[in-house]
Amino acid sequence: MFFDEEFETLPRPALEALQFKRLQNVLERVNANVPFYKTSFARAGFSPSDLKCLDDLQGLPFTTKQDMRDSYPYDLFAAPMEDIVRIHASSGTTGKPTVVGYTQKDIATWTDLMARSFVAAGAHKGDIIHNAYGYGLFTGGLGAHYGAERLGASVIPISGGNTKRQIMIMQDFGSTVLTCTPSYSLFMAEEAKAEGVDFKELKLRVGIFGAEPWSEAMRDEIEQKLNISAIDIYGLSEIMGPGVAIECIEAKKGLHIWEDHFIPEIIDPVTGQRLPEGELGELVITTITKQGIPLIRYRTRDITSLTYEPCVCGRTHARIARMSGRSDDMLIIRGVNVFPSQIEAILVGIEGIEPHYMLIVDRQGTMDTLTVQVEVSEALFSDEIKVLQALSRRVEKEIKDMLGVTCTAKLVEPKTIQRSEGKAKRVTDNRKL
Ligand code: DLL
Repeated sequence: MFFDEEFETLPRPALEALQFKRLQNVLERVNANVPFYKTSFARAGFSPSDLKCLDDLQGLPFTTKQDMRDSYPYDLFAAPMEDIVRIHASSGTTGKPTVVGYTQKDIATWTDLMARSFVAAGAHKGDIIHNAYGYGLFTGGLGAHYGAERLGASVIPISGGNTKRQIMIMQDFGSTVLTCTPSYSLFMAEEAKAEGVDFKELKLRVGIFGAEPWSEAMRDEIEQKLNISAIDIYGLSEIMGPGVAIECIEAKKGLHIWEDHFIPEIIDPVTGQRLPEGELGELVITTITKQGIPLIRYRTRDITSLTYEPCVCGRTHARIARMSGRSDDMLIIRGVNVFPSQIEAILVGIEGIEPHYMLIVDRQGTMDTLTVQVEVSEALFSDEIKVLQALSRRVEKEIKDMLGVTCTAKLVEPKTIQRSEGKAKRVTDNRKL
């Protein structure tokens, strides 16, 4: 099933021809309308008319999060303010948020791409979409909302929070599709259980989860606890919001990135050089149709790989692998690189352990230490100390064996690790404090 079959299945040569035309156009536009790009192109000795093929994109400078901060709030906008109909912002951990603006056409494109993403995930007209992404400056709520309406589905704009009420509404309104962060879906499962509600008796069929890193093991856990098919959706406000890429329900193997609007590249985060297909590196995206705030070679900081192999679903758009994490979330513990999602995958695979955890990094003298706080299941918690100790040792050993990192496992009581209704916080790094 497609939303926009012609574009979703464009043969590669036609897709690349379209990308080239759109790239030329966006380069002209930013060069003419955004002083930042005019200067950075001039510094690189580049003029948009120099672009002879798609590969020439590699010669252009990157745009970074810092560039966006320096342009706060509107300096990277390529359209006049009176043409901007919506403003979103991402909170960011330090200082000012990153601000993005959409023209009417940008909203229409986003809406279509979200509808396209919903269809890829197996949603359709007639579905009741329970949208628990937060509404507000965060792009999750409104992005999914518009896409759901465009699809012709019934959308419940419940936003995040008040989990008991979410469960009641899901039950009474017959929600068939759930959209929220993966961590929040597990929180819902937990609340439902506490309320005596069995997900198997709900009409829920599909969950569309993103906005934070999660693992394949977490997918299995969610699918089993919520009795649904769980789909990974990716996006970021700088580029658009949710719906930049999504898994298709047919394969669930990599996320199709909508290449008629975005050109993806994978680079070595240190050298900035482009990496070959299949190699893990930082995702860089160029937007080729955006009007409000087009971005050229934006460094997402997200770590993934890219494949152009044909997919069983028939879509011709390249796929990015499930995100391993963000390069700025990567922990370096005594020289070993670890992503929280790698630890998550191990924890979720251990029986008696719940998928709620927090990684605490500290420095004692010159030594980094990693403490993995993780909840044990209710059943185990009342067990003998000996059993719990054995479980801690097992967690430590598996992490050491699989990732090469020494850690201390600290088992904590069920429901003591902070639950999140949006993006989960998984790491406390005391070294930076
Ligand atoms: O999180 C947009 C979104 C909303 C995506 C709803 C999916 C669903 P930001 O708040 O700007 O936008 O955060 C973007 O979140 O750079 C990634 O690091 C992370 N992220 C988003 N989706 C995924 C995913 C929204 N599927 C940042 N897997 C991105 C891993 C993700 N990380």
